[in-house]
Amino acid sequence: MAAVTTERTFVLLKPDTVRRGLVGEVLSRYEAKGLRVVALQQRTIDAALADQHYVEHVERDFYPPLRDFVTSGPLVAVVLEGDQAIEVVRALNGATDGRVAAPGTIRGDFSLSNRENLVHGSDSPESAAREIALWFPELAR
Ligand code: RTP
Ligand code: MG
Repeated sequence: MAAVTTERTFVLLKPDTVRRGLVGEVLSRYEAKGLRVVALQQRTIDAALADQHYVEHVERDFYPPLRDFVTSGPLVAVVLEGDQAIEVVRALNGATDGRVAAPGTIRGDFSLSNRENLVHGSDSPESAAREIALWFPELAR
């Protein structure tokens, strides 16, 4: 059995999750899997924070509508902790495009969109550390 690697990851429940009343449903999937909520905050972000969060995407064609979407209403920022949390969360989230994401995943079960796909999860230990420091500076270590 692979060694236990407890790590933290950063998750966004994007504004579509809040608007659709799916915060509890989505959070319960992470908790049911065994991940622990370390920090959680509902907030509405401005374009400057969106640009910092999505720094690797700001020059992409799809970014302006993505920025409008993520600033369109309250979202929930979460830090989760557990064994291989980064990879586990991305598996639970499913493929980026909800239209092709596998049934059983969050996006596969609840999204029919390539943009309004409910969740974000850090994609590496480096991005998890950067995103946690950006959104929850009090947790940076
Ligand atoms: P995330 O960062 O949100 O966890 O999603 P991801 O890694 O699966 O996808 P990524 O490539 O990082 O894209 C970030 C978010 O941008 C929106 N997107 N729109 N072609 C498009 O219209 C397009 N491609 C991506 C999605 O909201 C995606 O989650
Ligand atoms: Mg990504």
